[in-house]
Amino acid sequence: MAVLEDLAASVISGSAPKTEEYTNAALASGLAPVDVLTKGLIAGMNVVGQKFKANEFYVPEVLIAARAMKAGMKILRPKLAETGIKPEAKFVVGTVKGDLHDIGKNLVAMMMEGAGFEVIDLGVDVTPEKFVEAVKTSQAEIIGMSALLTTTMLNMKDTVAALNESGLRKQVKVMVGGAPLTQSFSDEIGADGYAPDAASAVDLARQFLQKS
Ligand code: B1M
Repeated sequence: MAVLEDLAASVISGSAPKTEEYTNAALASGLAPVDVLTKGLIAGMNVVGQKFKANEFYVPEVLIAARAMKAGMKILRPKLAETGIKPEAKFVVGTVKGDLHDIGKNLVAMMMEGAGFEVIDLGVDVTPEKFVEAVKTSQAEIIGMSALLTTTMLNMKDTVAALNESGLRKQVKVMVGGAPLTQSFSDEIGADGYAPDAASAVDLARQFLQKS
């Protein structure tokens, strides 16, 4: 439907007012909220993710697109709750203890939300205990840790150890990311996977769900 294409295009171009307008128009035309979400907002955000991966879009474009997406989500969220649509899965995310960098983590959170995940964002400087507590209370399927400093990335290992000690490790997939990280570091600390960027984080989360 043309209105869904217009909606996706408004997310790609990052126009929050247009996204609001087309979200309302799509709902008024009788489309189901879940179709407006998946075929409009998420379809647009998927294109943004692909463009970001291909270096056609950079951080500012992604942030503007994410803001537009959020404007549409704000209208859709209560409608989706009414129809009882379940989110894809729960994703607990935070920047590790001692680290205050949150731009990349926020991008990951926004992309995950855009992909249909329920995101529980713990913010920055998150201790292993806080991660464990959040997994326990939310029963999240996936936990994501971000670190931008070579010193703080070591704290990811402590969170994996704390998950092991709490007995929760088997029920949650652990994803790590951030500029100084590598796949081999992820393997070394016993995480389930490393994502180099926000779009890859969504791909990896979907892979986790297929395997489990
Ligand atoms: Co800081 N800083 N900083 N800094 N800072 C870096 C990281 C640094 C590389 C700069 C440098 O020296 N060249 C350096 C780290 C050196 C190192 O450890 N190797 C550094 C330093 C040293 C510091 C301080 C120690 C400086 C000081 O005070 N002496 C200090 C530490 C504070 C602390 O955290 N305790 C500090 C402070 C700050 C600011 C507060 C000023 C600010 C942060 C503001 C904020 O985040 N709200 C800041 C910034 C902005 C940077 C740089 C310039 C930019 C980081 C950024 O946002 N990049 C950075 C240099 C650089 O990278 N060019 C630098 C954009 C962002 C989109 O990318 O975060 O990599 P990124 O996220 C990507 C991927 O990595 C991935 O997806 C994102 C999108 O594609 N990703 C994930 C990230 N998390 C993921 C999680 C996932 C999956 C993917 O799964 C869960």
